[in-house]
Amino acid sequence: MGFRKDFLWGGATAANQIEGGIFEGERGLANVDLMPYGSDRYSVGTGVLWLDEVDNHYFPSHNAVDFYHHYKEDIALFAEMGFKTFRMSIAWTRLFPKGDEEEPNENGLKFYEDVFKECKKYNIEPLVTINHFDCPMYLIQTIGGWRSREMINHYVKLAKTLFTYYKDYVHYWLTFNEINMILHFPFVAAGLRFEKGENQAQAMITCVHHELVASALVTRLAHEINPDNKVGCMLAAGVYYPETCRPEDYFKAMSDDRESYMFIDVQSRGYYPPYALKWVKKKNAYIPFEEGDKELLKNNTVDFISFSYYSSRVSSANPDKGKQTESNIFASVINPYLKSSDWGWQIDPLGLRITMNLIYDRYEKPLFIVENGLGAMDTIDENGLIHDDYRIEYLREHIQAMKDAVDEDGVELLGYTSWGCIDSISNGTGEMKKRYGFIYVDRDNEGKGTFKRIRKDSFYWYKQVIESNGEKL
Ligand code: BGP
Repeated sequence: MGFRKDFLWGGATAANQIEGGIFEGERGLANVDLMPYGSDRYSVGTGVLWLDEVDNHYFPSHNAVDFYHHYKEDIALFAEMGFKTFRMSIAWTRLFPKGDEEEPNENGLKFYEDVFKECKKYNIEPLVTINHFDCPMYLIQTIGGWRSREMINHYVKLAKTLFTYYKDYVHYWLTFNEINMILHFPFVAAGLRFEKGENQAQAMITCVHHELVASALVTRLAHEINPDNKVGCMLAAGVYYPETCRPEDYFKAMSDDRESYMFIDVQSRGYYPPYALKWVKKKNAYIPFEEGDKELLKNNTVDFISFSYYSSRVSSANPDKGKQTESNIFASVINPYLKSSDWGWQIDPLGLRITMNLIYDRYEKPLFIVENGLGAMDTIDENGLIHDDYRIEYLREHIQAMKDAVDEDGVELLGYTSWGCIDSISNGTGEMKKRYGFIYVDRDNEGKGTFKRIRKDSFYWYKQVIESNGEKL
């Protein structure tokens, strides 16, 4: 029993949160580069405040944790922990600076080839998110980003480049990170900026339909180019519990869950389910289907389901829902049975087991947990050490719950990559002090620090977890 022999243990990152070097290698500007640190971040991320040029805000992605120059050191540290896989994403504008070029940028191609070669050196299988919240600013400004169906061609060109150039290095691909995030953080998720007074739901549905078509096209392409390629969808997951056993609360929780599943239902089962069609109608919107879309979606579903899990959530039918807590951008009613992180994200290991079961029951396809972890403040003691026992405790309990789902419930699980295996900038807040890593990076919220890397206690703990294939927690 226990995890499969080839279980893919590792860690997860995203280009805009670790790479930096945004003005190097002829990289173009992307939406994520205009996400400021500070009080305006949420309004920009939700598409209601537009920062057109790099202005007087501080933009943490510009240097992030400088993976661009430290990748060799970082991958060596991942190898030291025994990583079998490394989840990373491609900065679209490193390969296609404006997005509409015919040929990819050589510098960008070379950078990722070097990264993949470094992984190969240590037998680390990359797990590549083709699109983790990046959208070229040029395409947002000229064609409105994913509002335009033309985006499909630009995205397919990006994916084709990746599948072709990196055929020998990469076999696991995710098409879009947290595809349901478009409903919560639309500028970040899809480069979507709202016009005053427009039907926002319509804009989101148009964008996501284009993404779903693009996702199906590249799933087909990935399989054609290399039959060994495995393609996954990616969900920001976390079960909704009803606030009470009142049927109305249960119904609200079910509806909130469906709102999350709606788009991966399409990627995994190949069609919009009836409740999704009704949802669209209730929003006075329509899905911009074109001829052939339905067949394409039907015939090109994903091979596995990946998801992030940080927390469960609570739904209430009471419109005056009482106190709310943050839960990865999704607001939730507070669950009195759970503890919270310093950022108010509620900690629920059993919720992970429940979520895994729900997703596996729904799709009957292998799962991959590609994000999970605790954002916390770390301090360095007088000997230069970081004792992050709170992080170890969080991960231990979640990995145990994941093991129970496999051993006791029979869920098929391909791997586990904890979020931010190296400290990175927070997507939600832009902070550096909200740290997830096994590896500390000397960098603060204002962009000061040396980028020095330090192994935390959790580094040594995770190493033994991997060595024992999850037996020693
Ligand atoms: C997910 C994103 C990640 C990551 C994570 C943690 O939604 O896919 O990019 O950032 O959340 O969130 P945060 O960084 O806000 O703590």
